[in-house]
Amino acid sequence: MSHSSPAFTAEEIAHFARDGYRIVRGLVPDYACARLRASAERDLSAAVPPVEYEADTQYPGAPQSLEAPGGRTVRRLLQAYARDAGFREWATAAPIVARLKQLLGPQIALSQAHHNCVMTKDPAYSSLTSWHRDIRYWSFARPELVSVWLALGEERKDNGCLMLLPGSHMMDFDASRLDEAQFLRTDVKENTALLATQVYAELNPGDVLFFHCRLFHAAGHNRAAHTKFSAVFTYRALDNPPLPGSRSAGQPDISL
Ligand SMILES: O=C(O)CCC(=O)C(=O)O
Repeated sequence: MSHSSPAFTAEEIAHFARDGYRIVRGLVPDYACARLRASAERDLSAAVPPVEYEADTQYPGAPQSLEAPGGRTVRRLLQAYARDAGFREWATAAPIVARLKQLLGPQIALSQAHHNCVMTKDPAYSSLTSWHRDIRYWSFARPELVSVWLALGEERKDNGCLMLLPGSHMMDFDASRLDEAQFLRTDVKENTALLATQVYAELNPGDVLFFHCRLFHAAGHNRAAHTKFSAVFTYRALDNPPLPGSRSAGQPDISL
């Protein structure tokens, strides 16, 4: 970890509360990023399971089936926490946990059921991720989780960086503004003003994005020359458990 501040300032906490996200620049030093990236590159080249393929996502632009050209392009290296000691150390490192406790409360847990992956975005066969809130298919006592997104390389518009709608974590939406899969509709005028507020979360290696599970976000295709790698983990307060029997309760959480 770098020598940057070990915790959020009061101003940063206020920004997170208002916008639903906060980026900490240069939180992870180059050598640590390079190690994590090398591990992800090794696992990607051998498609070490468990993985999610582009064809599994069924997102716009994804190959129709595993047998279609590009169908077996890996989109996520799953179970990152169990996959590699380096990712375990990163996901539980003091500068991350301290900041999450500022946002979520003094006792927290890492959910192994959600994110917990390295997102890999291939230039040849990358799909598009439409506007959504991560909480839509998650089941917890309260919709109050925070995800932490570490850039293991550059993330720019042209390689499909995240796009965010600041403040949307606090908004309530009439059902007509969402489609049947709860993606934010881009074809209704009620969403036009909100969509115009989008910001690009452009990141350098080692930058870390903290974002609320109700924040609407999206991402484009990777139109650059190289695969994009991002490590992503999700956390909750200990007193915000997954609902029994739900997918969110499907794997043991890690108390921190
Ligand atoms: O395509 C991407 O990089 C975005 C992925 C995403 O938003 C998600 O998994 O929730």
